[in-house]
This record gives sequence, structure tokens and C-alpha cells, in this order.
Amino acid sequence: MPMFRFTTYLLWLTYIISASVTAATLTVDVTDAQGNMLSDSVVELISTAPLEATSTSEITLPATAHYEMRQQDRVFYPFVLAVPQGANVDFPNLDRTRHHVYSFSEAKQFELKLYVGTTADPITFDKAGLVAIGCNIHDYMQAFIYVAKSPYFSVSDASGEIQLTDVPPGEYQVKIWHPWQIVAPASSSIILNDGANQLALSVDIEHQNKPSSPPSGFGASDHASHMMGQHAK
Ligand SMILES: [Cu+2]
Repeated sequence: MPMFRFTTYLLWLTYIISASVTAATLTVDVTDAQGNMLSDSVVELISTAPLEATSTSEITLPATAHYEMRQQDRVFYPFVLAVPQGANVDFPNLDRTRHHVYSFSEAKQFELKLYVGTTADPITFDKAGLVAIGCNIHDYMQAFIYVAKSPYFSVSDASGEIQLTDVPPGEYQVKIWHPWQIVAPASSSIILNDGANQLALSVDIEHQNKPSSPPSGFGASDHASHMMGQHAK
């Protein structure tokens, strides 16, 4: 009996301690090798402590979250989208030109044949990994969907900054990815404490221009017209 009580007491103590733990936030500043702020980098935190891993798996996907890879002015937006594994992503076409969105990536192969407006069903990204998105009509159109294993991930903004909030304190493996990286950066590890945490990361990239729509009448839309046997716009 006393043993039982002691165990119960310990369980309660553990419960109280874990319940009192406040969430960590992490601010990551991402730069290239020259120190320039780098947007469109994905940072993902993967728990390396078994206890945290359990709690991570219990965290359900933000099912209500709406993920979207739109086509506007014959460009995909956003250029880099990060979603949790299992997310549904819509591909609305805001152009009057039809697009033919596809991916041949191992993490997800799909094809949305020539369409205008919103496709009927979203595409489900059920496998973690990287999905390169293209358009069959407009070769220069390109975007990436990073399907994260962990619920703790984000994409760096124009100032190269990433904010991760409500992360359980603990030890994490830090993965970083950028579409123009020269080699896959080695992952690092971090111990997140209650409250604010800071991290600076850099990725060696080969600078490129983000896909942008060519001047009206150039190549792409003419090509589309031929493909469809009619004027797209
Ligand atoms: Cu297109």
C-alpha cells in the first residue's frame, strides 16, 4: 500500500511538472553563406527525446488549417509552402489561362489536368518529403511543397526570419532546406527552454531568380493556346 501511494504520488508529481511547463518559442534567422537574409527556407524541428516524441505524435494536425498553392499571373504562390504530413492542399487557379499542375516527386505524384478556377478536390500530402510542383503549360512555373513529419516547422519570410511557437521544451534535431541549396545542409540539434529561444542558421545556395511571369504575349501563353487549340485569354 505505501508503495502504491508513493508511485501515485510520483505520477502526480510528474503530471504537475509537465503540466506546469510552458511552451517554448524559437526565432530562427536564416542567411546564405554571405550573410544575406534568406527567404523561402524551411526549418523543421524533430523531437529527439522519447517523451517529447510521444507528445508530438499526440498533437493532431491542424485539420482546420487551409493550405493553398494558387496560380496567379501565371506564377505559383507561395514559392515554398510547408505543410504537415496528411495536409490537404488546394490549387486554385486565379488566372483566366488554364494550368496543368503536376508533380513527379517521390513523396507525391499527381496531376491536375487543364483547369480554371478551383479544382474539385484538394490533394492530400500523406508522405513526408519534398514535392516539386510544375505546370505542363508554363515550363518556368515552379514551386515546392515541403511535407513535414513534425508539427513544428515554418518557412522564412522576406527578412529570413522564422517564428515557431507553442513548441514543447526539449531537445530537437533542426532540419533546414532551401530550394536553391547547393548541398543538403547537415542538421543540427538544439535544446529549447521555456520561453524565447534564438537560433541562427545559414544555407549555402546558388542564387537564382524566383519564377516570374514573362511579359504578356511571350512564349508561355502562346504555347498554351497551341496546346489547347484555342486562345486561352
Ligand atoms: Cu501554367
